[in-house]
Amino acid sequence: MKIRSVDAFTIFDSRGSPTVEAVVELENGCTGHGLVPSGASTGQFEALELRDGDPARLRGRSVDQAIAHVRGEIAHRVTGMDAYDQPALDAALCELDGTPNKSRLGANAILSVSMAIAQAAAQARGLPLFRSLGDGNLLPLPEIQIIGGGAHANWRTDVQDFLVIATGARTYAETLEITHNVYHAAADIFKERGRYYGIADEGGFWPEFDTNEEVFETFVEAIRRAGYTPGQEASLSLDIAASDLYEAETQTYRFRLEDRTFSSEAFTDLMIAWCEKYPVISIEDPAADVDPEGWKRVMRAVGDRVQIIGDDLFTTNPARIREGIAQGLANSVLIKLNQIGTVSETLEAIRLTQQAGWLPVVSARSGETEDAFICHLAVASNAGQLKVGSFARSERMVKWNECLRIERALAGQARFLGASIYDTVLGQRS
Ligand code: 2PG
Ligand code: MG
Repeated sequence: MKIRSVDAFTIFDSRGSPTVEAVVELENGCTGHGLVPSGASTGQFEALELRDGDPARLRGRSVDQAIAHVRGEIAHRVTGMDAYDQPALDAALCELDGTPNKSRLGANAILSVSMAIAQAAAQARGLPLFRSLGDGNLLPLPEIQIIGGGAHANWRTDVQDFLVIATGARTYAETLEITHNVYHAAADIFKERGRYYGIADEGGFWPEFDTNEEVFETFVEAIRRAGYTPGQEASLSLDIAASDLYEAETQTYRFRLEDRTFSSEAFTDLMIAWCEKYPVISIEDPAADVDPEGWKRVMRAVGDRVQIIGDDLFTTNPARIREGIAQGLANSVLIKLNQIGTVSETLEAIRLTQQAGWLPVVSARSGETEDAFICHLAVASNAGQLKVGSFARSERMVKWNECLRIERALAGQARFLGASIYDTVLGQRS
């Protein structure tokens, strides 16, 4: 089915910042839209998000050049190509850009078109996106933010995400029920304490704490108050986003909240201690992207009991994932479409992760849109896990709810592994 036209325009993301939406129309009149999210704690190895940088306009964040690239060079290249051949289209987009990190045309320009083509192809096939993108049927185990910190909450805590994983859930729908109960129990605690500041970028609470460790205690209390046993029905997941805490000059990590500085050894020892002291089932970016020794240390200590996810470390880049697998740096990879910039490369990153026996976690960005593409991507690829932010704000809920719709559409064919998804990598889990 041939592509008839390609267009793009500016929309605004969940932080109110401009981003790109592309529209692809096929010769039979079917259309697809591609809405691009945007990160705040971005990894240095991510594909380039092209912003105009003119301080006089939208605080330098306008995306007019990216849009001009879609309407010009990109439209010219892909018009007339077969929308059903996503790998060929994505390869053509990469080749047209010609740089290793999509810095000429912009990963936001390229991804908007790549996603729009996938949507248009699904429509033309008369299939839901998850059926058009792949043959998977595995509903994801969500990790859902309860408390937001780091770059998403003006450094109220140094740890970026405190998330809940409903390890006791037997169905996808039940994960949301458990999360609902924990999220609202946490809200009750913060209201009682009167130190409740509002909602962080991804919908999690943004309260005031004196130490990072205080958050753990509060979190565990919220799980108990919700009527669950910590580590049983509900477990903790952390995104340390350690690259944001790392100071390259001194090769040290720094906590702003507690005014503490750590060597790599001391910092990773603390990460390991947290994993041992609290019911942590998963930890993301426990060391900086330039500190492989820190990663190896964490893997050696808890890699058989805890999911160790590389986000800024791998940036969904197949070459970086291959290298990480060879070095044994982690046992899981965070998957974000806009870190790499095309649907095909994202699917390749998921496949590579799975082939190594590691666990992919499909993820949203802190600046999101009202689009639910990633839910379909997670199910189509049997990725098995999904991270979207918190249990509030419609750019987050649209994703959790879309998975309920997919669960319903799959009816008897839907699979859900719950916490047993970890069995393959975490042999020692009790
Ligand atoms: C992350 C994401 C989502 P950002 O670090 O995993 O939580 O944040 O989109 O800002 O990179
Ligand atoms: Mg992260």
